[in-house]
Amino acid sequence: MEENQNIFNYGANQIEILEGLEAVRLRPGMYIGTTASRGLHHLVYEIVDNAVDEAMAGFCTVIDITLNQDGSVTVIDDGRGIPIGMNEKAGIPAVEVVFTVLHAGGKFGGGGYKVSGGLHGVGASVVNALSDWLEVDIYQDGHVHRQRYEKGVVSSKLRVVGECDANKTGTKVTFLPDSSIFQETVTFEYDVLKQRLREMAFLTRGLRIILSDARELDGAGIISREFHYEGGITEYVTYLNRSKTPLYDTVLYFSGNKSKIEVEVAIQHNDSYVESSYTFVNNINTPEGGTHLVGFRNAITKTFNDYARSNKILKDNEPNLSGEDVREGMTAIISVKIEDPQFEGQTKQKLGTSEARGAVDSIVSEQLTYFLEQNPVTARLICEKSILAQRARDAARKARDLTRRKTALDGMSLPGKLADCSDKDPANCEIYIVEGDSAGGSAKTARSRATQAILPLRGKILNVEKARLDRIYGNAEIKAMITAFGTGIHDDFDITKLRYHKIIIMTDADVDGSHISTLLLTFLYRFMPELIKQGYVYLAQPPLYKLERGKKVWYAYSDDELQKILAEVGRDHNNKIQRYKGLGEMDATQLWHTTMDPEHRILLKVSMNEEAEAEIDLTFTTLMGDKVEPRREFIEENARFVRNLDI
Ligand code: 28G
Repeated sequence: MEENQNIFNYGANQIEILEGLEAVRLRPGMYIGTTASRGLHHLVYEIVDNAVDEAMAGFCTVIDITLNQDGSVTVIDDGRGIPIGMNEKAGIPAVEVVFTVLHAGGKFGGGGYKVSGGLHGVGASVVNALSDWLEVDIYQDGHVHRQRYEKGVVSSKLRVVGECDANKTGTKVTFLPDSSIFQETVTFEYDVLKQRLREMAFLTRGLRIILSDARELDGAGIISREFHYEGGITEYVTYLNRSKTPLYDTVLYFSGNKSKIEVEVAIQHNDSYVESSYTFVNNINTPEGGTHLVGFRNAITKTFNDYARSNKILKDNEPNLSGEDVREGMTAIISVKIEDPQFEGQTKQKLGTSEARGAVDSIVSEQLTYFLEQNPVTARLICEKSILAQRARDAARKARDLTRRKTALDGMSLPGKLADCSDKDPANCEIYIVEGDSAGGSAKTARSRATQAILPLRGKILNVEKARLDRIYGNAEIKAMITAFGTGIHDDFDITKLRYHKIIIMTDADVDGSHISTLLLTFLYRFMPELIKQGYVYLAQPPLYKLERGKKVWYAYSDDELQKILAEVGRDHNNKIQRYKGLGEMDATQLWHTTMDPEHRILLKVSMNEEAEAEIDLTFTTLMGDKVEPRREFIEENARFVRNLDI
């Protein structure tokens, strides 16, 4: 009877486990958000997360990740090793529980973002279910224990397969993602993993994370990088400020524990005018902020005002500094660790746990007050920068009010140099932002009047990262774009008023053109990020070469493509090759045919990756099927925008 019961229980558990794994395979999106590239990379993060948890528990110092030749990934840690003993309740070894039992808590909200980190083992079963095979080795007591699974199901039971050093402990997991689930791609991108793993290393002080690519792509040999930051988030702030000029040398660092919440904050101002604050909950980026961010902002606004007043840097008759003023040019990392974080908002990405506000507020207020008292020179520098910001903000408001009033009165008077299109349905409409009057002229002749509008811009565009708001709002080119788009800006921004569903930046294929594209993208990113997020922004791709032979003409959009065409048509002395240096060298017909005609043109869609790294991160994907390598100078210019570049 006793025996029967056990068999019955074991069977019941088995069925539950199989049903769980099947549910994951049937609806993978529910567990990893997407089966596209992002979901694929997520598998690695799930496994690495468990090793990081072991590091945070104080037992693991090195995590090694290797991309293998056969498409699998190996993750190794030197922690205690996942327990191999019998789990009494489940009747199977603990490690098997970790890899086959679906753990509670749907981890993804509507937006496809992970919302709860922490907790050993969560997610390993999901990775297992979505892998063609997975093998785990555990080093304990001088033995190597191994278990193998196929599509989540045990295919060889846990057994000792070898010996190891008696003192060695740890876990090694190797898995091959199931290509029938990840139909779009099963190729890991080294650079994508690199960004997130670097972030993890910054957030876990002292932890060594090694990433190796053993696939020897392009015969490049094994690439390997180690991320290890003894300074943790302090070093993270230094890294984020690496291409800026810091306002003072120290990175402010505050930490503490309150209401069971672990708080860590690092701050340093630079001489720019933009704020770059990034918040994390359990090592996961929270781009929508939440209570931790509110607590942080409260604390610094209040503390700097108190300090500036009591030290007479701010006179009695002057108004308080606003939060924005204090945060001008500030780079900060706010990292909290909470046992069971609550998330809210549409995409469930915003921290809701109310205790986090008070915890961050009181830790930062107390320690910042002390820091300012101890460091009066730095304190004064920050206060004075904030006061300048306050004055500029005042001037900017006046300039903005002026533009706002104008548009309200004139019933949206469009900029004079805009050649608008006739169609009034934004979904059909495109606006080409064109550098220079001459190219603008050709574009106006070339365009399809009904749906394509042309806005020529003159000369260099203002770098919005190097100018205060008053200058930005006073800039003619920027004002022209704001009015043409129709969305308004700042508090008035309303994407439903967007007049064109394609905003196409068209510049020369040279260094100056790349520079102008960069400046325009920076403006859009900083002032109208929604346009990029929702995929309305594109880059036109004018050809680099024209190849003529007799009456035949070919256009090449990259050096590679030119070589390909030459290989195809033959290298012949009758070939006439023209290198285009600017849009101006094409007549209207050529410009239409090569760059503007929706039937033939190539557009790069600009997008941003909000998940991987706390940095500006734009990626470019081609709209048309065939891949055209974005222009080299442009990539160089955008080294900090483009992720597929090792910097
Ligand atoms: C290499 C790739 C990924 C891990 C550990 C260590 C322990 C552990 C992991 O415990 C807790 C879950 C439910 C019963 C804990 C070892 C305490 C004592 C651990 C990893 C066990 C799981 N000794 N290292 N999990 N419960 N590394 N690396 O996954 O069942 S996961």
